[in-house]
Parts: sequence; structure tokens; C-alpha cells
Amino acid sequence: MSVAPLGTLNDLPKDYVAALSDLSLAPLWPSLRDVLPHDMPSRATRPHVWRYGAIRPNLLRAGELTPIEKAERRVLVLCNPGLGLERLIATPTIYAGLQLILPGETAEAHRHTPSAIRFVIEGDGGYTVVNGEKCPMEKGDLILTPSGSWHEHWHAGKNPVVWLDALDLPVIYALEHSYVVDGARQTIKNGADRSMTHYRRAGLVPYSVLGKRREDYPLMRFPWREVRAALVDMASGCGPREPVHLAYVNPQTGGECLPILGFSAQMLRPGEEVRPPRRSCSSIMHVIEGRGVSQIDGVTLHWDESDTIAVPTHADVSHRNMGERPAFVFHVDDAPLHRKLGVYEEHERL
Ligand code: 1HN
Repeated sequence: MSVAPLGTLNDLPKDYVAALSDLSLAPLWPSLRDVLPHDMPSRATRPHVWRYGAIRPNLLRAGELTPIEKAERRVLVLCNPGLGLERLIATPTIYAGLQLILPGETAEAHRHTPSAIRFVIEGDGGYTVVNGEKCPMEKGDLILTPSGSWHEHWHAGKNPVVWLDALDLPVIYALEHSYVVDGARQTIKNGADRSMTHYRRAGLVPYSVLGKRREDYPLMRFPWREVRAALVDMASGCGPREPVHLAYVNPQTGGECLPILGFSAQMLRPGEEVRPPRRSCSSIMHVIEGRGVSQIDGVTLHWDESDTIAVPTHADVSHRNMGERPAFVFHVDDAPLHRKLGVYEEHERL
């Protein structure tokens, strides 16, 4: 293995470097270690917690300052402090923001190339219409809006509704493929959404699905009430060291719901600490219920209900429930993309 240090730009004659620049060329070797470090990628993403208690008054203030028509979507974006405010990213691949909609407001229909999800934080009476399917928004519900699907948000309740948006926008933007098309209000075609009718229970799908070309996105809403009950039941059937962790999947294929981002929900028993392997994917973790503390690459982050945490790639992670009751967290990661690209890795902890 070569241990000689690589040449730098200063080793080269100025006129040569200038001649290369004029030709829109650059020598690789002075920059090679930046883009290809040994053994471990360089990561600008920082472990970070966004505290809902600090965000909420500012989000409500946005409601006073900026009418929905002036915002299109009234969102405060979770910007990772290691990646700057301009890039609007929580991790290299995950855009995340908290969106506010006030009683009587509508966020008009559009569709775009990035895929999105909503994860509801508070408020009653909000709903999202996805390709004509009305999806009620209750705390902890996960609602998908896959790439290209029409979506609009409504509020028929009395108090502010807030949710976490997560999008694969950074990836689609890097592809120079991010754009939106505005549309007319959709005609709602359902009473109850399909989580309440066609996909009522794991292991059961409409008979007509068998032998047919499958729908890409059969299920748009995953009600928290059911996910929470599934986690509690799983805990009752697991050994004390087995993680109580469920992946959200496409009920027709058993595979991930969306192509780039993956979603899962985890229960941490009182006092439990989980120490997953180091993973190549980045993620965010959103606290649904409970309080605890995480160690991420040596950084200690305390968390409470509705806080959101950024986890860099390859990070050494532990999460501990500090409460007397079970804690529930929701994870968004880019593992589906890593797996598709054939680059997904898990490593021993450092
Ligand atoms: C978007 O369309 C929504 O539809 C929310 O609610 C956040 C962030 C970036 C780009 C599009 C929405 C978004 C977004």
C-alpha cells in the first residue's frame, strides 16, 4: 500500500495550473483524499436535535406573519448546522421541515418529482388528499405522497395542525430533476382511506392483486393507532434484548414504501438502550412519545416528545429511553437508495 503523501496544487507550476483552469480541467491528485478518504467517509453532517418546544412558537409566528397564499407551504426547514442554512437539508439526502396549517386554510394541489411523506405532530381535523384519496391526519400518522402524485392539504378543525415533512428532495435536486406542477383541486373519491378498507391488516391484500401487475403505491396512509398497537404487541412477544422495531412496507410487495427514503417505527422500553450497528445511511429520528437521550458520534443529545434528530452516515449511535413509560420514535433513512445502489453497509461499532 502506498503511503507517500499525494502532490498538492502548490507543487505544480502556476502557469500549468492556469492552463488547466482555462481548459476547464483540474488535476485529481491534490483533491483525491477529499473525495476519497481512507477507510471512513468525511462527513459534514452533524448530530443535531431540533427541539419542538423551541420551534413551535416560531412556527405559529409564521402563521401570523405569512398567509398561506404567500407561502404555498408554510414550513420551517430543519437545516443541519454542519451543512449550512442555504442547502435546506437535514442530512445529505433528507429534506425535513415542520409545516403549519391553520383552521380553514388550504395548501393547494400540486405534484412534483421529489417524493414526500407527512408525519403528523399535532392538531385535529387536518387532511391531505393524495391522487383523490382523502387521508385524515392524526398524530403519528404517516402519509405518503410518492413522486408525481397530486396532493393538497386541508384543515377542517379548530386548532393549528403541524406535521413533519420529509422529502428525497436533496437527491432529486442533485439530479437537476426537481420541479413542481400546479393543479386544480382534486375530487375526493373515498370515504375512509384504504388503510381502513382494502389494506386493513398485515398479510391480507385484495384478492384481485394476485396475478396482476401490482400498483406502485397501494397504501398512502399508515395510522399511528395501528402502528403503535403493533409495536406494543410485538414487545409482548419479544425477548428483552430483541429490538421492537417495525418497517413500513408496501403491502403488495413487502418492499420499502418509496424508492429513496425508508420509514420505520421503534418502541424503546422503559430504561432500554439500543445500540444498532454503524450504518452507511443517514437518517432522522422523530420522537412520537417519551423522552430520552442519544449518543451520536460522542455527542449527547437529550430529546422529548416531537423533537427531531439528525444522524449522519456511519455514525456510532445509541438511544436510551429515560422515561417510566415506553418511548416511541419514527425513523426516516436513505437505506432504500443505498440498497438499490449496492452500497448499503453495516459495520461494527467503533
Ligand atoms: C412540498 O410540496 C410540501 O406539499 C411540503 O406539503 C414541503 C418542501 C420542498 C418541496 C416541496 C407539501 C416541501 C414541498
